[in-house]
Amino acid sequence: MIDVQLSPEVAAALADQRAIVALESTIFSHLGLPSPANREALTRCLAAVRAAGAVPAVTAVLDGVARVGLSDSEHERILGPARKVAERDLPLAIGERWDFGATTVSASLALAAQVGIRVFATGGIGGVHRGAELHADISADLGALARHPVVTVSAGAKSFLDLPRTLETLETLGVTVVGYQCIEFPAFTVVSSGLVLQHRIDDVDVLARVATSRLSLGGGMLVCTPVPASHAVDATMMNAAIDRALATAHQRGITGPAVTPIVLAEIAADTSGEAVVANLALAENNAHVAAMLAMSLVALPSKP
Ligand code: PSU
Ligand code: MN
Repeated sequence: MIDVQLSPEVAAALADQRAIVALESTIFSHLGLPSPANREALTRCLAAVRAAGAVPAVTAVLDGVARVGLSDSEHERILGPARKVAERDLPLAIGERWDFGATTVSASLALAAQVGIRVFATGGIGGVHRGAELHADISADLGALARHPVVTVSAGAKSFLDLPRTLETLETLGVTVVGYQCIEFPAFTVVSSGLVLQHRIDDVDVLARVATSRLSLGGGMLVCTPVPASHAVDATMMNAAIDRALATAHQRGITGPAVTPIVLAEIAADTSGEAVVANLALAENNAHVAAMLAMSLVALPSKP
């Protein structure tokens, strides 16, 4: 166990077994969204969790300390430049005392699992990058989803990834994947990828029962919910922007952890803000669904 500092509010909520939703910090930093949209995303996600009656718990590494739950002034600190912290980087961010390490999905799941938070919301998970059969770039998010007993709510995986291979890999790793009120794997800012999921659940209480079984088995689960249709980006427009962004990243020789932030920034700039508007809407919606699930989980009888 590493030392994790909980905010007083999150510590109290854990002790009282109240509903909590963990949130990652990469999406709110300069690595995830351009300013000032990142601030709006954070405000809307925090509000969505609270509106459903749950407690938000943003994860980060601040001054070399792993944190779950931040104060208002600490929320300000995560809106700026950051060093990306995936699960494998947590020991470095702590041991080298990084000022601000922005936690990705994998690092957030590790921290949430350690402190006993069962629900986590993000925008879109990382996955198998296009061309991974050659360069082997597969996000650590997938392995973390499989290993940690936490439910992740996302709008599928980021659409510039190889979505069929991402779904296949989730299956290989044994991650339970469910569409919440949808049967197709969402494509982040686009409503659907056209890939049909094996399982659809429409009722949040059923989702909570399934999640309880999943977490009892020891692994994680991905709950997919699409971007609200009124804010979705047209698939043709998005595919063109993705092709240009990937070509730009390739020409500039970008590899490894730098790929995702650069591609997200290129797409944001290339879609006259449409992708950013969609990103905010889906992040808020995911936080809302996650909070409803967290509320339902704490309402379940402890011995079903
Ligand atoms: N989805 C977003 N914005 C983001 C990310 C995902 O809408 O910034 C981040 C998450 O933190 C995710 C990470 O865990 O990108 C994946 O990076 P990589 O592909 O390098 O594993
Ligand atoms: Mn990678």
